[in-house]
Amino acid sequence: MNPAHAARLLALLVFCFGAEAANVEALVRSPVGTPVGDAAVVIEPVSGGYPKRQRTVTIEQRDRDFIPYVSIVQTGTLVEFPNRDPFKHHIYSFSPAKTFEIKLYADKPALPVLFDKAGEVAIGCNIHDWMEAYILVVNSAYFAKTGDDGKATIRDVPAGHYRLRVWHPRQKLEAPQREIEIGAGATATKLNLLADVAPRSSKPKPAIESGKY
Ligand SMILES: [Cu+2]
Repeated sequence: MNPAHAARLLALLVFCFGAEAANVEALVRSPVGTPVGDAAVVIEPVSGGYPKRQRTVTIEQRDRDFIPYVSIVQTGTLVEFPNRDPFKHHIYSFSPAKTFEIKLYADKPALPVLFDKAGEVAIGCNIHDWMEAYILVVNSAYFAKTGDDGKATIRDVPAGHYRLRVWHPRQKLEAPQREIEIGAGATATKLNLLADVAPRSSKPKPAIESGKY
């Protein structure tokens, strides 16, 4: 084996087995201490790469709503938008990170949508005004979404230097990003985080009538 190959192999081995990994446990609360659900907790490596995961994510249209309301995906992720309702949806986004439209469709659109640029994407439906979903596209493999209890766990984060971001689609102001250190040999890092979020002022969803949607 020539030295270049040997060095590459060694680098690969260090990448796979050498780095200590820790879980990051976050608790996101409002300024008055209420748990905040549907918040994205993202840690991005300050330098260096992160594992690229080829994933396909699904956002359903069901009972005239998007499920889930918030998704966090890595740049380069394909998202499928299957329509589970017995009538058509017509979804779109005008967000700079991804502008797209899937015109009146039933069942599953032929092609998934590629989210290849980091940023926030707001999605709506032309037929059902109250339908809304959000995708946060990130340059990282380390992220999680809080449950109703405000908790999110990011698993197996290698030791290193990261930028921490908390994001919510209805945040009044995004908290400044700060840097955190995941120490080698750490088993868990606990973070107490703040998000000031406006109440969900959904446009009313009318009762479904027979023959109408
Ligand atoms: Cu719709």
